[in-house]
Amino acid sequence: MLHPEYNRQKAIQDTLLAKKNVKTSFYNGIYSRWENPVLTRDHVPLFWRYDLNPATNPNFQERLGINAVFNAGAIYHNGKYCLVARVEGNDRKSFFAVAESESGVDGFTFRERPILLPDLCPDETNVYDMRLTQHEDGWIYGVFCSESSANEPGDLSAAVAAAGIVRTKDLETWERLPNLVTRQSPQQRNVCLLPKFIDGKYAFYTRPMDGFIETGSGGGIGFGLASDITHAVIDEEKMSSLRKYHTITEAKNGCGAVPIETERGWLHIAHGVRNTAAGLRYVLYVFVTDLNEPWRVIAEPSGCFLVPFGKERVGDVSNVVFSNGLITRPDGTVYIYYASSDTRLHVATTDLNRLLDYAFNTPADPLRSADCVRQRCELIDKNLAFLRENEIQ
Ligand code: M1P
Repeated sequence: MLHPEYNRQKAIQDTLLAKKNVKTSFYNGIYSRWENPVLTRDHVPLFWRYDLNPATNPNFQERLGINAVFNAGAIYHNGKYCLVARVEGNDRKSFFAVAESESGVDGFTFRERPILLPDLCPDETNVYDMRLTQHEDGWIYGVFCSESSANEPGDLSAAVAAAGIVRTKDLETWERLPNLVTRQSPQQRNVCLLPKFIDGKYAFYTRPMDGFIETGSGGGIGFGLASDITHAVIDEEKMSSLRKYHTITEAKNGCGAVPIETERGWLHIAHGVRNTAAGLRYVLYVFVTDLNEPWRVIAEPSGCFLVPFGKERVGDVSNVVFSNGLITRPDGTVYIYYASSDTRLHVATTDLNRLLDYAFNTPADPLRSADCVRQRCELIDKNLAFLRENEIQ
């Protein structure tokens, strides 16, 4: 016998999982936003949270509650849109779990069990934000943040972030490899692996950091090569997209999803962070790097690409959008999975033509108000002339 509340909760969840998603009325010509989050804590199976036996749980209480489901890696695998989501328990520890959908915009359902990563690092306290790479060597790699206590006397929150690496062929069985070593940088987060060898080596985007939160002297997104993925070591990091004063990347930036290989370069949807009186604000921005010299930025449109809107602005860590997963389909459609406020996961859709148009035809940031207003006046003058020439009121 099940507790009567189980049936009620199960019916509510079934309705949520069956809910069709629709595009919102938001328009910018660049991407569409969708109405419903694709994953929330309410999507997590009841049997991951409740003890279903009324004898041991007579009040049908959540025994192991889930706080949030967000920042997901993404891959199209065996005919399904697969997300490896960051699932955070009420205990503040995160773990990874695969959720799949036929459409990519709704119906995401968790597999029966979360991922049990091989437990190779005894000091590791937390894991999160996996980027999934279908590599040309035949493996699917997951690169994620592996966080351990820094064990600093008097500072309980001092932590060390490193890039953990796992690989799989089926998203079921995962082999853990040693964490990435970056000789020049004491800490790393937001590391992702390119799908192709560069100069015959595994190519990583990195985010050098002096500390756990502050990037310190880390000037932005880095890039480095490792010859052996089973003991990945990067001796030298070249800098790629840089943090800049009085821009959306002033405080820090970091890679988002694995960049998309296009005919014009590697297209990145990354995040930029600035500080405000209300705390850090995370937004997404776009840049493109050269195909053969993937550290070299060849386009970087001015400002933000996607920002937290409406309800997205509020959550556990408010004023944040963050993306570490996207899926590009053979017809060019791109599904961008982004989380809001470290609480739930959304989707925005677009296509490669629109992304490349945005990346190469949006002017770069001139970095000073005086130049920005001149840039805008040029657009206004061009438009007024166009309207006059065509006798449009
Ligand atoms: O809280 C916002 C994000 O903060 C971190 O990103 P970054 O390293 O760029 O500051 C990550 O912990 C990420 O998971 C989180 O969403």
